[in-house]
Amino acid sequence: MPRTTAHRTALAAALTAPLLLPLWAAAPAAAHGAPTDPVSRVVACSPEGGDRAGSAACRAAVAANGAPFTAWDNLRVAGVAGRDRERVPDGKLCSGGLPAYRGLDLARGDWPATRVRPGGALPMTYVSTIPHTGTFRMYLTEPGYDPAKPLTWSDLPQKPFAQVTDPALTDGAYRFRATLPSDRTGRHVLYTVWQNSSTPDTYYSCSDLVFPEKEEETAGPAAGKSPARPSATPGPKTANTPAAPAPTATPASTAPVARTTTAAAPSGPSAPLLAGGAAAVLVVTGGTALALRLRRR
Ligand SMILES: [Cu+2]
Repeated sequence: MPRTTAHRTALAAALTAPLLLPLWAAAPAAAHGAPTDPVSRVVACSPEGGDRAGSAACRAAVAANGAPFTAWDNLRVAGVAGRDRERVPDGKLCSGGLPAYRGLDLARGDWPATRVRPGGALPMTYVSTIPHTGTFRMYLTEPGYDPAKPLTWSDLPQKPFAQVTDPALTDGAYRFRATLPSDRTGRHVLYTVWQNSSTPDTYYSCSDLVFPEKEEETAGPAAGKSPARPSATPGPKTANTPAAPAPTATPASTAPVARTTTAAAPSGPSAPLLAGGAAAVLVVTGGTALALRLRRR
């Protein structure tokens, strides 16, 4: 890959959010791409990931990795040609099966995450410092997904819920929108596969998402049996606003429209509840912190 300052310029232009500004300060010379919103594990835990890099999950990931995620935009595998499920082993989806990124495969429920709404619009920002053509396929873990277990292909539907080919590259990032499935609650993983057509490479990334718990949606004055939850209600409500400002949205006339399919399976009964109160507190805290950050944009 050419080592030109154009890469840094493109990345700098792409990262308009103050939260991500430190990224371009240390952009690798040979760079390719990764999702910055919803933030991918590799970006959040990179040396340029800001305060998210200091989270317990990221510190554990770097420790397990044995090295920092400096090359956050280089998580790619050559020659896959669509055979993702053959080439990327179960339990190693987030690293793409690459030892240099193995820390991203840790099974834990506290990765830096992005608050989303079921059935809502998901604006995607995928920073690319060297443009490639190709198709983005977005998968979301099935209802009942347990973040305490290693992510396997069986956690993901066979078909992506959204797929976009050659979206416009605007200010150094591919920006497009997808519509999230409407039957998820709690913590999930967005698995984005970017299969290049102009190179032999396929890029893999995990972005952690948090949907409201079912109880939060239905909790009302009549729900007298949930004294432990009242503080959870205002958090998600405010945290749901990031979709509204849509800071990364391209004009509707030029934005590629994600082709979406809705998963047919009903939502899992108890997965979000397994984690219990402690996890709920973590989720709410994370969502609130994220909302605060987003308001500063
Ligand atoms: Cu590249």
